[in-house]
Amino acid sequence: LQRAAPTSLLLIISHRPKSLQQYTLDTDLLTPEQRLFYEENGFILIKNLVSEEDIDRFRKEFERICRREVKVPGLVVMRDVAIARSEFVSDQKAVSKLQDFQEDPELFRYCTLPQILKYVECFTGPNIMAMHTMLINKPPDAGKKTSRHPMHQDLHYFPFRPADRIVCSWTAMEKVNRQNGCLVVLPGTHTGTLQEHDYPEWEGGVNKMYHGVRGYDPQHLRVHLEMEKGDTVFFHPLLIHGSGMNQTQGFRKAISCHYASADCYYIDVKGTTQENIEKEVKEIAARKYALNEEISFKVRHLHSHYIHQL
Ligand SMILES: O=C(O)CCC(=O)C(=O)O
Repeated sequence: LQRAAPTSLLLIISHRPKSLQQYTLDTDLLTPEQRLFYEENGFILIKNLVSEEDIDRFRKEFERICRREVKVPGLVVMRDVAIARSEFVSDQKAVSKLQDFQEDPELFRYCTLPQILKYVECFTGPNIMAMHTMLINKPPDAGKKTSRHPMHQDLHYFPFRPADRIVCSWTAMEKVNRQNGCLVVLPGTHTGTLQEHDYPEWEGGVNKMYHGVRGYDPQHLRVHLEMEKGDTVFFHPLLIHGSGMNQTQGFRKAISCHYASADCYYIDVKGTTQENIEKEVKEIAARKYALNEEISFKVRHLHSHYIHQL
């Protein structure tokens, strides 16, 4: 008879077969292998999910917005701290990100694409809300490394739960690789808890709202998600991820949406690690809408669209 040493016992416990059902739901779409992959890693990449034609339409709409040919209610236009020139309007700082484009019918079409929602349903269930939208336009780095996106967990930005019923879809609008700053993920970190986030101490400056996770393990396996135009990655809001510097002359584009189950509920973030982002979001919203104290963190998400019910 052999007695297991305490260390091997621990090993056995941590490697026990995991349930397939914490992070994914049974919808007949994901194969058992794909479900297991998401359960263990917190992300899944689906090749060629969005057509060239759709992506070209999103790109055109983005260009129209940058040239100010359309005005979109509620849209937040973010500019890079270090890039002095825009792709479209030469006397303007470059647009690095559009946020909350839900009132733009063309861009919002991305959030309603049936082939995306079919996958989203595997994580949220059939009643789906689009909670947060972004078109990320990572500019060529100006030599200050400000085009990097620090490693973070998206849940830091969200005052709703449960985390396991939230998912991000992120679609490459062109080839993305290590040169132009593809996504970098730390597989398996979605099984942890929400960590403290703050601005990283970068010499060249940091873009507004680009908080980074404090104290993650720098030795953790890093996976660079190199993707082709139209490829889409779905990932859990606790997955630690970021993106590298854009070392090319082009602007690297991606479009994304965070979805949540309609059963998700808002939480009060007072006394949690999310207090710092709540404060910042409230300040920005108060300035944008000339409001003051009565504003709440939840307001930012009230434009959610209830988009899909099977
Ligand atoms: O597209 C990127 O570079 C990363 C974006 C991202 O992680 C975010 O905006 O939360």
